[in-house]
Amino acid sequence: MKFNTKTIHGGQGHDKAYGAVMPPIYQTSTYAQSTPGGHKGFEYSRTHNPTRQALEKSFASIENGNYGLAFASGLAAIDAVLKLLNPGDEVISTNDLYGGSYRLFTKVYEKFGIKFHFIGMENAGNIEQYITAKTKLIWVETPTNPMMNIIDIKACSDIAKKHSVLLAVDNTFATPYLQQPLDLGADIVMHSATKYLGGHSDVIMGALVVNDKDLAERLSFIQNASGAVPGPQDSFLVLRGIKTLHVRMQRHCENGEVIANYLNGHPKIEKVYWPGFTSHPNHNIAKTQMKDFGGMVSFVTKGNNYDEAIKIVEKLKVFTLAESLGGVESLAGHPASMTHASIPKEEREKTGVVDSLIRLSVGIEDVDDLISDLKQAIG
Ligand code: P1T
Repeated sequence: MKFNTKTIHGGQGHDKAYGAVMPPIYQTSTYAQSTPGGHKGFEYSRTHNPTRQALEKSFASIENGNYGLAFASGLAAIDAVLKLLNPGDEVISTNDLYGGSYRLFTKVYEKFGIKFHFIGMENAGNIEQYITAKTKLIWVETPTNPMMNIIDIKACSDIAKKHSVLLAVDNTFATPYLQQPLDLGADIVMHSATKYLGGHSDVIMGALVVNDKDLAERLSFIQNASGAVPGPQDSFLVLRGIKTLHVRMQRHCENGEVIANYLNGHPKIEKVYWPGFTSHPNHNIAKTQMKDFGGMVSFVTKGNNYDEAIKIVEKLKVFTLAESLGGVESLAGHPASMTHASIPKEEREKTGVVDSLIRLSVGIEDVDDLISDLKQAIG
């Protein structure tokens, strides 16, 4: 089955009871048993729920993986991966990443004796010098949030395999429409399904997909033991969102390209971060591992003025100033004060998250309206 068919049919079957084309929302916490253990495959909805199971099969299908797991949020999915580790273990992570992931790593897991190295991975060869006998996980976001750095997944996977370290890729920005990390050798692919997979800014959800049975069993144990699972209603919404992922992504990419080019030629703008530019440092890797360049665009204004950046985001009318990304509607964010505020100023500025940085999640509206909106806001 090809990708555009998998989004609609992958892992799905018609409902056995009445032939419903969409899996029903099984709004139940528990299931009748004829005798202890005598049930139809479902005991308790923290462990399994038929609507969630349909979604988990869809996650696995679109990521070309064997096993999918759904979580109550993207961070809950990352949390489950970190619970594979033991005190004393070390993690090597991209230095540009979602602020909430950084906060979970440094404020929650460092306390339990896990050490994190945040490094630039634009040259994957950098990773090797940080690997020790204690390294158990390499954590990659690509494109990174919000600087749009591109990391070579295949090169990371070669290094991870050489040293028997797990490679996890946060595929939130790209989605499997653009890149499929498991095919490039990653062990775990993670999503904030809140974003493009859900696609309509109406649900918080996380996902993991893996190929290895033992890894799937360990993660599934953690999923049930820790209990950060989504409910059936949210599972239904994300399943519905995935059915249009390919058509939405195509438009996100088209609009993203028009906006990136518009901003690039603007006299008030210093720099635009978008992997589709031939001048992007890892454009060639983006071209090889991604099908297109996505709908996320970041930029800084000339003079790096905080107040001016705030004025721009306040003036936008079609773009909504809000946290999050990946919905059908365009959003604008100011990472330094919003999504990445939990990263200390000196740290975030090292990676380029300066006070004038604005991040756009380009939606699927008519692109002319988006350009007009940027024109009136930037001046
Ligand atoms: O918000 P949640 O569903 O828990 O997902 C966390 C997360 C993980 N990984 C990436 C790359 C993300 O972008 C996010 C969430 N990001 C935002 C809310 C944001 O506006 O960047």
